[in-house]
Amino acid sequence: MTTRPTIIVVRGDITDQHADVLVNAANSSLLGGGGVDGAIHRRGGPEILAACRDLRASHYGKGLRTGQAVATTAGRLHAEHVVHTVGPVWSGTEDRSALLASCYRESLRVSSELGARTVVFPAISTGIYGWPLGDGARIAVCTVREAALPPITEVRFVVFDEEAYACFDDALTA
Ligand code: AR6
Repeated sequence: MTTRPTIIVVRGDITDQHADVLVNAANSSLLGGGGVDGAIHRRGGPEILAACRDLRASHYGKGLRTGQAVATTAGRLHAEHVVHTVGPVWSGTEDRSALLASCYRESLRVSSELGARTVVFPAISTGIYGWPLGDGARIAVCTVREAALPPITEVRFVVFDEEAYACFDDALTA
């Protein structure tokens, strides 16, 4: 019998978290940016960027596609790996929710293949990429409930503010 993973939400900075995997809300260049991406590279140090550059050269010359995920070292962060995923930019005219769900699913698949037990996610696409928080939280929680694989035992959403916390809390209790 497989036990369902625990899914929780906490407030804080993702770079303070201890876990096997920290998921990065990256962009397709894999070469850093603002928000979570900037914080992860700043705190994690140059080893992460070097690993991203190697991945660009070896596998992702055209960049990592939206909805895909790939792992690197976690550098100086309190984790074994960073899994970088590229969320979709919010669109008011096109439904891109399958791509957002894919970010969570693919990150969990990669984490599971790495043998991770604990995985920490930010609220992908809900910052610079403009996705409405309530909808982003609902997609995140629904997808993780369906897609968390052994040996993952805990999935933790880390959010910055009270509004984001309330959205995830609502999604978790729905
Ligand atoms: N810890 C936890 N949550 C955070 C942190 C942090 N340190 N920093 C921001 N958030 P974003 P995106 C929240 O913009 O929307 C980058 O430039 C934030 O409030 O980091 O997927 C990349 O390179 C929001 O709710 O990611 C891409 O170009 C959520 O994390 C682009 O931004 C995600 O915000 C990706 O945009």
